[in-house]
Amino acid sequence: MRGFQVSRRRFLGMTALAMTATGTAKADTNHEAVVIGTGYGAAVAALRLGQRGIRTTMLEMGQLWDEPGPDGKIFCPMLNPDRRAMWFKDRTEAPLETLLGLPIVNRPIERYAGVLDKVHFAEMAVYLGRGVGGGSLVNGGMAVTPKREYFEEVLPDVDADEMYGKFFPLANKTLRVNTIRPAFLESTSWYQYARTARRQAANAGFGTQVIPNVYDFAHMEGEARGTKPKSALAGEVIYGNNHGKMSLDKTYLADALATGNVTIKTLHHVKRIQQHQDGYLLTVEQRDPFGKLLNTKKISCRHLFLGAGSLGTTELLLRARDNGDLPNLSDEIGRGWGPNGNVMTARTMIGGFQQSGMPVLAIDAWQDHEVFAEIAPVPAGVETLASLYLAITKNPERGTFHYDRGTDGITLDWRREQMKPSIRAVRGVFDEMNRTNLSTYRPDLFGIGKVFSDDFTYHPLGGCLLGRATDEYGRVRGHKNLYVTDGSLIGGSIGANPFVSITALAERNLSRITATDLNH
Ligand code: FAE
Repeated sequence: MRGFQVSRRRFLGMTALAMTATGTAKADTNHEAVVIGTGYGAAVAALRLGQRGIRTTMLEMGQLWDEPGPDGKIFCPMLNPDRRAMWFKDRTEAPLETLLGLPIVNRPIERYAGVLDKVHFAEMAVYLGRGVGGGSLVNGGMAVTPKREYFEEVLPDVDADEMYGKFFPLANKTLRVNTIRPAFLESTSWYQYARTARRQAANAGFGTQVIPNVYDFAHMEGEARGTKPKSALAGEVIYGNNHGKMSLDKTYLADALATGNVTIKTLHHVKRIQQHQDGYLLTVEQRDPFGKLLNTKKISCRHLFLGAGSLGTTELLLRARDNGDLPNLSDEIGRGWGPNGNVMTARTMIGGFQQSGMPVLAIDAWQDHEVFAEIAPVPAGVETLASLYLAITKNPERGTFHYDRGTDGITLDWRREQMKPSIRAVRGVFDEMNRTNLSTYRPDLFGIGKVFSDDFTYHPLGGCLLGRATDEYGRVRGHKNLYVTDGSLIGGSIGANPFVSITALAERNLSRITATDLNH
């Protein structure tokens, strides 16, 4: 099994790199299907198209992460980051601003096509993964199937029986979701922080649950025993995991490439989509990892799948609509965006200096407080006396993206005060946690004096909502053979970490689309 995985992975790398190397300037015509992006929605599309025998090309603006750097590692260490960390920044932008009150977390780096991006809008910033695998390269791997009741509230026109009976199980299986062994969770020093927070949650009357992950827990147990190379237990997460994590390049994308019908072109940034005969013509910039423009290509295709994520997909469609390239796109494009109610907070607690980078427990206060809060690590290698939480809240506020002709980019109409319902909900839980456990909020992690993060999200959702900007299966209204397959379909909130939902919804949509629109 292990050998099979390694060889498939190598196959992925070789194919993608070969395709990058052979890029030419002339128009690249008549692709049957093109998928923009290589994140969750895109990876599902590529696999299911490839399995139906449809020649499919994926265009990804980021790099393929399979070559070790000078230190012998593919990804850089979290506490000693270098240019591999971030997407064209002069300085790293880790979510915690300071540690122990000192501004030691972030540091200057060379501008480079690194793996984590932080996109800044006026009053909200969004973290994103860049590279073959999209968000799966940098995320915490938490694989949460949302509560059925809330899923039905958010997506009332999607058949929940079918989702929970068929597509969620399929997504979980193909993503290789697994769960920590209870005996390991209860005994290892690496999860002392989680057990202590769980006990303190119970003191305050809150229940917790174990959350599954795509990090291979058998590998993690090997790390703890000293028989496997350390990754989660070496504090690796947001700048990539060198071992253990089953990111999309090792699951969906490897399977897609193994069909023999899918290729990936890396460092290919799609800039423009135009109507072309009965399909689409893309303008694509190919760059080197330092940002130098190598080539501007025209690529045409019959079927176009947008999997560039909530921000990427919405930007491409807004630009096309407002420039007149795809004039029939609806007014709904750009609407219904939300940050999944993301708020981070931290409180004083002795957590231990050993903390696994992969969260495995969450406080479930959804019923009474509309808060689902992951117990997150502070993997600093020292005792920080902080217990960190990523809270997902139910927040009805929504933002809207607009195309800005001046910058040729998008703006986000979202005001900081729209986070107020989320902060109120989080206070309801953590004021009580502090009261019963005689702890206090930590005022030194999100900027001095700030105890809640209300200005960034890891979970951008919406912009091209299912059933509004698209039909019930992601077919974009107004233009044929054009599909949205990523997190932009989901209206701003899903009540859980989103990638399992994005994957399962894409599976559902692709199963319909491959059967009806691409019938061979
Ligand atoms: P995404 O994965 O963002 O993929 C979009 C891809 O398209 C990227 O590879 C882009 O580089 C590429 N792209 C964009 N524009 C273009 C263009 N114009 N041309 C070519 N390529 C383009 O989209 N979610 C969970 O469920 N559990 C977690 O534990 C979790 N932790 C997270 C931690 C961090 C630090 C971050 C940033 C996110 C986390 N998330 C987590 C969120 C999750 O990764 C995110 O919802 C999904 O990755 C979104 O999937 P999409 O398919 O929408």
